[in-house]
Amino acid sequence: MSAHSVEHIKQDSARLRGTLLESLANPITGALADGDQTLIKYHGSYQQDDRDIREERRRQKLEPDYSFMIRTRTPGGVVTPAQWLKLDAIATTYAERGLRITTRQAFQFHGVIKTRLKPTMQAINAALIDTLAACGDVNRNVVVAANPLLSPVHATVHAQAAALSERLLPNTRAYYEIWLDEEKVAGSGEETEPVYGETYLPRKFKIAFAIPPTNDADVFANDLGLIAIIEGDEVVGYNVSVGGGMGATHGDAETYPRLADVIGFIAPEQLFDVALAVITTQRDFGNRAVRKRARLKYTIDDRGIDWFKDEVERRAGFPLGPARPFAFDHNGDRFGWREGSDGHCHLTLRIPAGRIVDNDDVKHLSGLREIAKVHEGEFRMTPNQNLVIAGVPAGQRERIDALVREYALDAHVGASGLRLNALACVSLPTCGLAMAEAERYLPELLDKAETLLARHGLFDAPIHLRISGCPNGCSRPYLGEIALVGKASGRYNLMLGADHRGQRLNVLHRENIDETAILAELDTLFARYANERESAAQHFGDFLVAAGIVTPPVPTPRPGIAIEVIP
Ligand code: SRM
Ligand code: SF4
Repeated sequence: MSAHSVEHIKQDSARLRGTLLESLANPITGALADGDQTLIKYHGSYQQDDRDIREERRRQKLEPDYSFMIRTRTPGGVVTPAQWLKLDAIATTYAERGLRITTRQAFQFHGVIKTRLKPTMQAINAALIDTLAACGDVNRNVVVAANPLLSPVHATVHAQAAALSERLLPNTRAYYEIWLDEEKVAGSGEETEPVYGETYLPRKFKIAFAIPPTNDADVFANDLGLIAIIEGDEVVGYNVSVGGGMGATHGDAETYPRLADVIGFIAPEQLFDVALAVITTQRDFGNRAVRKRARLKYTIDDRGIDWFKDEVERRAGFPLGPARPFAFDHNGDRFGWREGSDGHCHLTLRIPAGRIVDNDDVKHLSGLREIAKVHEGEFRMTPNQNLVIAGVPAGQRERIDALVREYALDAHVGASGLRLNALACVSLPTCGLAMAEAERYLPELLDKAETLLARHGLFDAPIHLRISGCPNGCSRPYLGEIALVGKASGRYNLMLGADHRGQRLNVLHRENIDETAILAELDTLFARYANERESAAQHFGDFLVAAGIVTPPVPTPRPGIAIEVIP
């Protein structure tokens, strides 16, 4: 089979330069040349258009209302208050719709027009944050368990994850030449890319670090997962998991969400060698003809996990140790104040769908700006689109609390369990792949679902709800106890029955249904859950499985990799 056209674009790009400079300078259109639309992703940006007015503009014979999304590379999602203020200023000056926290601990800016792309990139870099490799067929932003500083190991794991992120950056100077006016290197495009080669990876690649018992990172949804094994106050190493991914295509059985397999244990000093072995195996054996089948999960399923493990060990130059026991107890966030091992306090705030804006209803951007002006610690984004005001000295808590109340940032107080555990992807109007609303629909759906929950005495039940506007799964919907996956305007597949720890995928329950049918179905299921569950401690997803309402597929036994993941 011949290589996909994207492979040729990469190959001919002179290490991700393409004709980006010419495209940016072209005053005739708000868009980039076709190939450059692919290449700009590696620089952390996507060309988009406002889908709310796409049809109207077509009727008026105008080109679509093009603008760009920019995504940061912020390993583990940590920024200082000074950086926060700069990001806020960038959002206010150059973008629309404020700051958006993503499901991988990054920020996104939406609605940046072409002529403002370069100043925006420069301003982001001036804040000592970059966007390199935030998108594209490379290793993306590395996710790290967010609940920070609760024990000394968090700092160690975060440092190792940040170092790995740096070492896996592409070598090309294209980013610095195009956006930061760095002088062109002689023979531009000939820098070596020892990790990626000249056609980079067959597809995006994602790494997450989890710290049991918390699986807020949804580690098994990643191509490569590192599960910290802790003895005393020390990270003695990591269990390695491979082959996770969420993306699927409606009606195409060749594509599916898949949870990663745990294949062994490594010491911290083996981290880079193993990551490199996993990535280069995928680089050399991943499918470069069919992009829908190009993620690592398919390489593993096509060739077998035993083959994959052998190849990784051969490349790393040492065998992986037997996986160590570990146990996760939840995969969402825990809200409110918590005290860390160093005596500092951390406040986790619920940010609905990660969107931080000022509008007629809320002034969250202003509120966090005021907090950043007085905060002495850090801001940490969680992998669930929420925000931790981290490292607050005990004496400053009251001041932060007052600002949180003043700007109504205390959405977690008195919120239903469903609301606290709800994720929604961006979807319309910016996402070019969206089939149904997600972020914009979440508030309305939550209000209606909460009425049902209250009726059944389940207001506080911590049920995980995830909405994605299409089956690509950016809110990791296949790990939701309840998930809506967009099919068409106002219509969703209702998926049910994932667990509460990110270790069991849900299954399709009803296909292509509208809100009335969704709410009717949930009403019936909530009634049964309230009346028939073993105890209040039994989670909704587990109840659905125990009651036989959904039947998850039996995991395929994988000989030779007999790891007990579920405690
Ligand atoms: Fe995603 C594509 C948004 C996390 C799987 N994702 C997109 C694009 C860029 C649409 C596009 O290709 O044109 C979306 C931009 C929307 C917009 O307007 O901003 C988009 N993805 C997001 C974010 C912002 C969702 C959010 O609400 O927070 C997340 C950004 C993460 C980051 O900071 O890097 C985001 N995307 C994810 C996740 C979750 C995760 O990684 O934990 C997944 C599922 C895990 C996985 O990768 O398997 C995910 N996004 C996809 C896919 C399906 C990939 C596949 O293997 O099939 C696509 C489509 C594609 O790549 O072709 C996609
Ligand atoms: Fe867009 Fe689909 Fe991802 Fe939602 S899940 S952001 S609709 S690609």
